[in-house]
Amino acid sequence: MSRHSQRFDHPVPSEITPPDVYLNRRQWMQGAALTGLGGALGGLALPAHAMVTPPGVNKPLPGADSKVPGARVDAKPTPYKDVSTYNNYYEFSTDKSQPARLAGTLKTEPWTVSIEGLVKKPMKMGIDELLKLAPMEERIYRLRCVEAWSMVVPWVGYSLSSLIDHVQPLGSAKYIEFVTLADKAQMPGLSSGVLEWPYREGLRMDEARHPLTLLTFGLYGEVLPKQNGAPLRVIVPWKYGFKSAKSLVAIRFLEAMPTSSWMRSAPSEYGFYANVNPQVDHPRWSQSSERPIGGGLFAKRQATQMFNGYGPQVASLYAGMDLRHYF
Ligand SMILES: Nc1nc2c(c(=O)[nH]1)N[C@H]1C(S)=C(S)[C@@H](COP(=O)(O)O)O[C@H]1N2
Ligand SMILES: [Mo]
Repeated sequence: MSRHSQRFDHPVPSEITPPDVYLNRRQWMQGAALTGLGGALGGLALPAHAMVTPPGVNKPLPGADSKVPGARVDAKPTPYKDVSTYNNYYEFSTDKSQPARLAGTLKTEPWTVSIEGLVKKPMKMGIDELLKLAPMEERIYRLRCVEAWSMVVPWVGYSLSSLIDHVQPLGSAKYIEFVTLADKAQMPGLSSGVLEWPYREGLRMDEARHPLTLLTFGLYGEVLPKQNGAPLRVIVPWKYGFKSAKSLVAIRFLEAMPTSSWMRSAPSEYGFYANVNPQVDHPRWSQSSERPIGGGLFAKRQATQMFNGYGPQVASLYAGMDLRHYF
């Protein structure tokens, strides 16, 4: 157990305030106006489902409707306001309202991602190079957060498998590790010892190769807001939110299972798999139901689905495993 566990202080559900309560609408609109509403959206082909109106806050990054089974392009997305103002990004703050206010200091250009470890072609890639690797698809996923709340987000990206194929892993590569930026000059939260920095996460290779695992560059038809993990992050829709590491600087191919920052900080609370599972409670709260974000303070909780509803697509990855043990 690491020295962090004694001081571990993760918020419990009762402390979570919905964004419409802590940030009133006018404040938010002012914020949006300052960042340049009404950008150059003209002439771009936007996704056919058209349920997603780009807010005009960041640079456009449209994707085509995803054909990946389970991508749920017809789901009703959580309002952009909520997606971009209710964030966990501990490098900035452990307060969910603060990353939206503080992440402006994150410098996303230039940006390099290092692909390392057990691959035939280790390489360093810039964002433009990465964007060209596969066509952008828009997928609407439910991102479940570990404190029993959820959002439906129209992410823009492509299957991480496209990058994995590009770098050609060796047969010995069984796991993949994500390492994210840790720069004190840009990230005020790094002075706190709440997690071990840099923030690290990992997946088993078959999970990383699953077509629903998305290398994500945007949301709502625009590049990612900084507080959502610009310029690129991973999205693993059947797992708790903490698996979806933000602002990636390295992707490592490993033989042994990596230990994530959350596993180090509280090994009895956060496991490697972190599959959404309503039958296995977090030691400090129930995980059987969730509060959809964006529905206001009195929004009805909804029953959490096994694998966040992606069981038909992903359950076979865990055939024969005791998911109470491998939580
Ligand atoms: N680098 C980094 N990635 C991170 C986190 C973080 O603190 N740092 N928080 C995680 C957690 S706990 C959640 S719930 C999601 C939140 O993503 P969102 O703000 O885009 O909804 O990001 C995950 N990725
Ligand atoms: Mo989370």
